[in-house]
Amino acid sequence: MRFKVTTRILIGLILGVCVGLLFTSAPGAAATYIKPFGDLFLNLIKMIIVPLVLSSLVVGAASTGDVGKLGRIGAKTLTYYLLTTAFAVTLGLILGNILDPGMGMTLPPDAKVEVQQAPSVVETILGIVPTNPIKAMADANMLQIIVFAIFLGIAITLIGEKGKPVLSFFDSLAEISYKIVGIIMEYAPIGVFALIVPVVAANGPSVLLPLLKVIITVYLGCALHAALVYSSLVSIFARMSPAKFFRGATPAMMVAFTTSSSSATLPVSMDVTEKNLGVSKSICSFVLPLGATINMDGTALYQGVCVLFVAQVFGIDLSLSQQIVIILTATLASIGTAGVPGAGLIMLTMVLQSVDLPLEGIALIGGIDRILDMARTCLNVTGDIAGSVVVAATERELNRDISL
Ligand code: DAS
Repeated sequence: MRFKVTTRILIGLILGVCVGLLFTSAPGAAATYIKPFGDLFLNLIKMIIVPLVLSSLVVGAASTGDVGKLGRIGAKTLTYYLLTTAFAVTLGLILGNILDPGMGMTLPPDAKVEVQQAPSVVETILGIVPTNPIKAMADANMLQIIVFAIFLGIAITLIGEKGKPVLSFFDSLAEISYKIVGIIMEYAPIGVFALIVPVVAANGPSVLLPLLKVIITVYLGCALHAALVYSSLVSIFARMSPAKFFRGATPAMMVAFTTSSSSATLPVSMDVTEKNLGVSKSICSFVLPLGATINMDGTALYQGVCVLFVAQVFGIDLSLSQQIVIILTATLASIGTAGVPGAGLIMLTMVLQSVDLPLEGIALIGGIDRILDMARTCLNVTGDIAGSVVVAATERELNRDISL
């Protein structure tokens, strides 16, 4: 999948925004007649996620050849994820302190808070081990599928010959899954168009203008983080030009932006990271599924901005130590955030509670959260792809001959 599909997806996105603006006076019509074509695209990529992630991760874990290498790749991946996420939330706090998005705002009297209880960090960590792998697949519980696939891949490596039949089954299942992704991506331009129209129609100027400062702060933060952090990392560790990186990642970035789901974007991320950026299949199939589930730089940055927004709305000054608590909590919260639309808003309660801020502030964010989710999910996915490029380069599994 190269430029041809990328260009068509970009056209679908731009057309979708234009048509969406025409529907701001009739958002219901856009939701009724156009949104189903977008939901079809979402369902198609969700259909392939579990077989793709399971098979490619088993093959990826088994094909590293030895448990020591798998451990080394795992350590590099987790270190990259934690450091970039912590930087993201710090950048969010810096921008929130400079731009004061909540200054002068008040909570409307009828603001209602529908707060869903976020899972605690301990629950999240304990919950990653599947007590029933089949149920984990049926529920598309990505963290549990990842843990099961890694155990399976390691065991296949350790038993040698007897594991070969199972490995070749998963190897062919992975190839078949990639082929299905390629077929689905032919529909992506229409899917992206149909996903963005109802979102633009429902979030016209009347919804966005009152909270424009928050939107600008989050979008600016995401752009800065991508431009500063990922450009530097791929240049330094992979000697890859940022232009090539962002060009290669564009199809996944746009699907992430329109779907607001890292998990739904995963098949596209895996496809473009291997075919456009030259990352080996085994690194892709290990780093990307893990990233789509636990690496959320955009979500962390969004939480840094929104916590300050809420504090400013209520006229509460946050001390430096409280903001350090926010960095830790938002980093952990982003690990527990699911790769589905709106998950970051649920985890925001955990971060607000960590510094005793009123949860009512969420009512203000909720109305524009889908718009914020698009940007933060796009950054989440871009960070995952950058991570796989960096890890592949340090493992000498990056094909530099691919030109875009
Ligand atoms: N939408 C989530 C994702 O898929 C991120 C979030 O809600 O913060 O990455």
